[in-house]
Amino acid sequence: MPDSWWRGAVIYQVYPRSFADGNGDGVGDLAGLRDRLPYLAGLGVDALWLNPWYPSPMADGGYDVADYRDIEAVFGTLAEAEALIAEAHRAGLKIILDVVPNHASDQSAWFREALAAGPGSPERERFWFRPGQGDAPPNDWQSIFGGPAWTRVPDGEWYLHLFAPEQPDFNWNSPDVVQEFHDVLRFWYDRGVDGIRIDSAALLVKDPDAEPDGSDPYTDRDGVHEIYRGWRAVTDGYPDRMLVGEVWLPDQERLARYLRPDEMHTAFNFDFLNCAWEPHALRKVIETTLATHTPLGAPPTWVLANHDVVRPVTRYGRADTSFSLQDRRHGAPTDRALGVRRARAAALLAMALPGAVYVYQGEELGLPEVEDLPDELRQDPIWTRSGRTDPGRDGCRVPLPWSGDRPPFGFGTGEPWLPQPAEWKDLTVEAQDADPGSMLALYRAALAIRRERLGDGTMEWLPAEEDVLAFTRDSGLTCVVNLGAAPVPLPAGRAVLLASGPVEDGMLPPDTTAWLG
Ligand code: TEU
Repeated sequence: MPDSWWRGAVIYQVYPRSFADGNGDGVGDLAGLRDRLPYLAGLGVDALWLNPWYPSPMADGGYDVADYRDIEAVFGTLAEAEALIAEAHRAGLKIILDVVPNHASDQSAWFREALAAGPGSPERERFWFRPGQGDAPPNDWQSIFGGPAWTRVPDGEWYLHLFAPEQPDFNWNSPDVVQEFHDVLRFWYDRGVDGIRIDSAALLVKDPDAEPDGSDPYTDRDGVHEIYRGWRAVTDGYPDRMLVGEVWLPDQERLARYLRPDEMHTAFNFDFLNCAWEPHALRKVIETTLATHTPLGAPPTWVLANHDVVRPVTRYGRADTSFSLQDRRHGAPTDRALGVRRARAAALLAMALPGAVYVYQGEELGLPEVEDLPDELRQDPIWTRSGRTDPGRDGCRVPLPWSGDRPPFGFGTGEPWLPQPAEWKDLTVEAQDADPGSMLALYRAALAIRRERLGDGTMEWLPAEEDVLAFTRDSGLTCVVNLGAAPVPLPAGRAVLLASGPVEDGMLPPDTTAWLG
């Protein structure tokens, strides 16, 4: 039996608001995405993960879901979504949806009912409503976006929100909540969706009434696994569907518990994304990842970017390579040429490792973080909740440049919801199509080779110099990464299939990866 599609897939993340605008309102939509499916199929990816597309007041870019069974009107209709799924399948692309189980929108029917029904009602049991301590919140929990994690409602009770006040947390002790999400999964599986990305997956179980005992009161509580066993049972009722968890945990041993055979199929590897461009650290992350995944039979995943973190060419161009994902410093000195070189090398490394790879839209174009957005246009709640000290995540969510020499660069006909830098004229798909040395050309070439020779499987380290990572895959392809400051010789007698930079006289330059046949 052939391996399940997700084990070695390349999954392209579409942020629908910023991918392509089909109706000229400046916001990406399903019509724009449907038009561009040939681009994605031609790029050579296997699946699309779509960030939330549900009706939403957009207090957090759609992660405040008002209705889990419909499509945001700005994006289109349910009929268009069904057409998109069918067209994607015809183009050979699977579809992964983003499901947000930790919290709803404060505009969802359930939350409005809870507000109206008042204290002590069964409707309030689906969320976390509590009396305060006098005028103070029920406890001192802080929101991940900044400020208190509690907001008071007119009748005096407070409700819990680990993120923005517009995102009230569900109470997963409520059987209604458990049942609702099983039904939501079935709703989308019945419409042909191939997989589910589980948002903020480690946060669902919490007990705001418990006395603090030094443990984390809402991250990675034991009870969370029961939830995913239920989700897996629903998922296993359909052929070839998968669950991928957004499980932010500092410890791979804890992450592995989510990948047990009756829970999720895969999870994002944030250790790899967070790793500095340094050979020992990278090797350690790769080894730890393989060591935790292999015994479970779960394919590792390799992630360099997503809609929450600073874009790789900006990150890797910083003099201080020990960046952290939560570090969105803007204006930190960044060397663009160095960043591009390392991002190219990192991409070939990620694509050579055993398992699945995620590519965030614009990564294949080498887009930098847009650090100079006008403050008044910033939409990420982190910007305001942090008291305007953290610029937030808008800089990696700027609409894609497709063609032409000035904004909106073929994104649509209207003014994009976030402004695109004028310099992006050199980074459009059209410009890069014409340039064999472009980031896009590198991704296309790498994905074509990967289709034949890479994906899930095994690897073996090869002996190498101090600053070099070298390994051979089960297909025989060898990957060599030079993380040092001086050129290093490549193994003799091997053909260079692809390299992220110029290989001359058998020498691999600094910050460069080569694939050898
Ligand atoms: O993110 C979960 C999360 O905790 C972090 O990504 C967080 O948003 C960021 O690091 C803040 O510093 C998921 C989504 O990916 C994110 O876009 C949403 O905002 C968040 O959940 C809430 O739904």
